[in-house]
Amino acid sequence: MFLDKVIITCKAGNGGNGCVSFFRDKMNMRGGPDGGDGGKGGDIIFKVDRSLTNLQNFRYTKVFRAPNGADGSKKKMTGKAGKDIVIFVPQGTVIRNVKTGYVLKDMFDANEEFVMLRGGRGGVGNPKFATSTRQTPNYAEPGIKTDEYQVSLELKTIADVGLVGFPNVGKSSILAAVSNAKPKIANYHFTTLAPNIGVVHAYDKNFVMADIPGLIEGASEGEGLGLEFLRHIERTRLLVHVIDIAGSEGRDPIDDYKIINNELKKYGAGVDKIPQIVALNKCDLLDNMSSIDAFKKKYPSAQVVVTSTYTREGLDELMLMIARKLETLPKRERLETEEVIVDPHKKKTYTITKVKPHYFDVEGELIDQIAFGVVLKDMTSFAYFQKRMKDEGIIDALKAKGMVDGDTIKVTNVEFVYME
Ligand SMILES: Nc1nc2c(ncn2[C@@H]2O[C@H](COP(=O)(O)OP(=O)(O)OP(=O)(O)O)[C@@H](O)[C@H]2O)c(=O)[nH]1
Ligand SMILES: [Mg+2]
Repeated sequence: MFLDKVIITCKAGNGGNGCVSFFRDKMNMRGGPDGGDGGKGGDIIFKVDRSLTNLQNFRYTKVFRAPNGADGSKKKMTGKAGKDIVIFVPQGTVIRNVKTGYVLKDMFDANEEFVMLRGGRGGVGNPKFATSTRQTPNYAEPGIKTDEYQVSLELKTIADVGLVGFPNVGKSSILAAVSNAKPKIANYHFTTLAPNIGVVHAYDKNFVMADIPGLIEGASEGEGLGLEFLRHIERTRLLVHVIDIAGSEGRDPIDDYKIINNELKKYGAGVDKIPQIVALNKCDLLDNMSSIDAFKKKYPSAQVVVTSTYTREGLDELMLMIARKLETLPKRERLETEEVIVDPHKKKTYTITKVKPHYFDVEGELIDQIAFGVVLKDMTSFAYFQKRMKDEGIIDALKAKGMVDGDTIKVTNVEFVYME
């Protein structure tokens, strides 16, 4: 089964923790601080691989967690960085945040690369906290923790021209006749089960052509293969509407045209507004011009070309029409990025609750991070903790809420009395 929409889980690696350690040897029972820094966590990176045409690689692999950075260790040894994970996707893959539905990135260009999640920075080890007055800092910084995200990948093929029409009318035959693609061609319905893409060189121009499975009446209600595959022509600039003008399966070409256009309209997403060239195919099966004339009379404004993939009649003319028409049509634009996932290094938050007079509760990621590894009963460690709270503006925020000297502050299950 062709796969063009999946949901995957991604997480960048956490930063490794900084280390608290002191140099020791026979002479020094407690030497200077020598704890190493934590390593950086791995990133989650998306990259376009042009050889991919579907999201098949994600059928069984749906979870991507980059390794964490290792903790620092003694002798100032920095922890090993976590390896980045590179996720390869086909060109035209749209990445969305499942929670919000917003576009994170449209992998639009052939060499697009996107760092979606950054690995957490490693925390610094205790030597960085040493000063002339504080020579034995017994705390270090924790590595930055990262969040996990669910993202959807949806392939919306990028091609200039799309072939649409009933099954068996010769869409794949046209693609095979004019491009480098080698689609399967056979005399039964739904030979094409997944989009085919080919590059056409014609009249000094190159353009990309996409062939999708045939549509039938009621496709919008799920008949046949349904309208699912129309997502792969949403981004084309021009459609070639292929009609079996010989009515070789007993249908009327005049009805066929109307039915398919009606289905395009029902699908929405503007596909019925994409300009069309009509290829009246299988003309080699005709004895006379009557069906061609009838079609042209019924749809006088349609831009029509009579073709046969057997005799190659009209194929050059069709390519010339396409090349000329494309010149007048604007290029497709990438989808705008609607959301940027917050960098784990951006400021974390906290909240202050005044539980009762002279008693405040401080909670949140920021305070958890500051409190990590701090031994509150240790004086220097505690002083460092209070300084960080001050630096981050938490003390001022508490004062703004009415905190005065001697009030109690509760932080991660520890209470202490605030003193100026
Ligand atoms: N006589 C004649 N037969 C053609 C012509 N073009 C295609 N065919 C035949 O029509 C049949 C269907 O051709 P395909 O190219 O597979 O048709 P399709 O529109 O891609 O069909 P689906 O993939 O099922 O939607 C094959 O047997 C082709 O050989 C043509 O110009 N003349
Ligand atoms: Mg086909």
